[in-house]
Amino acid sequence: MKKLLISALCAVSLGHASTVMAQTTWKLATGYRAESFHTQNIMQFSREIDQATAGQLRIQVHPNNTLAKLSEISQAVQQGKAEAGETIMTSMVKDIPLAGADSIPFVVSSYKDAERLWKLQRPGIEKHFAQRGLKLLYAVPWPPQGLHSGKPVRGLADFKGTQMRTYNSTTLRIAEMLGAKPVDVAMVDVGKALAEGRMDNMITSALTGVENKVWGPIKYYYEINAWFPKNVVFVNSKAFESLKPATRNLVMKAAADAETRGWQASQALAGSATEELRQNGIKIERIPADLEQEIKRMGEKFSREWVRSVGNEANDIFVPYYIQ
Ligand code: PCA
Repeated sequence: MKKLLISALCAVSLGHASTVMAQTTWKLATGYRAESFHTQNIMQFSREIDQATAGQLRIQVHPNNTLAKLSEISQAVQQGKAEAGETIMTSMVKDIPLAGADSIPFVVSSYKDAERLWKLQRPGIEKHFAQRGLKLLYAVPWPPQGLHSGKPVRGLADFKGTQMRTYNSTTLRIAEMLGAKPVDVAMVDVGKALAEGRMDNMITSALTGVENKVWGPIKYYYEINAWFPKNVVFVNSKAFESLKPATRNLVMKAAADAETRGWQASQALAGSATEELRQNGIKIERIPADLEQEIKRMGEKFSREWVRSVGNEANDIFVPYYIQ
């Protein structure tokens, strides 16, 4: 009995030693602040994996563009400079045109639609990621994109010559279509760019307005619900495959939970952030109906350009999206 107990104890301690030896740490790069709900969600994901794997897999989160710049994160992970990363999916649109489905204006106007789109888009995105040595973990949308402006917007002329902040190729093209001057400003620099008078308006979420305390220079927020861009979290495929199958399953389970949690947080913040803008003196208004029509027509033009650039894969998503 005693002998049995001793050998059992030895097995436990040996098991422990091999666990320690097999410990893996992934660096995860993101371009957003530590306080952002996306980053908070990643941190929770990381804690859950730490717990579920009893410390065998640790994910160290590097926020705020410190490990790689937002636009370079997918490449950094492909090249193995970081094992994992988070970026806004549309930052990959030049390489993966399908990723642009996320910011086609006025296709998705509710979380329910956004979820439907993601279900249809996901298999294609997974395939393209796999071809580039990336394993997709999960995606979470930003709250709906509205128009922030220093001056009231009554017609198209109000955009002419204004400095419009952009954060991806959609916002850039839209600024061009509106006759505004696109100014590329990272999300973390919006407050500074406003204070320095480098931007007059932008299309982004109310939440991003709140996080950058845009009140003061920004006086109006128009809830145009233009699109719901998603952040995507992924890992280098080799790093993922080098985990034991059981650990891989734990990672994917934690990723599915992070996706559910993130969508809920995004939806809750969509309402509270608009309210916070209002409490800080920003007028929440609707744009005039004729301007809305004109902007929607631009959205259609944008969609046509996008469908042409993507080809059949675009139909694979949007045909079922509109039929369902
Ligand atoms: N905030 C990010 C992307 C979309 C959003 O709501 C930004 O403004 O850069």
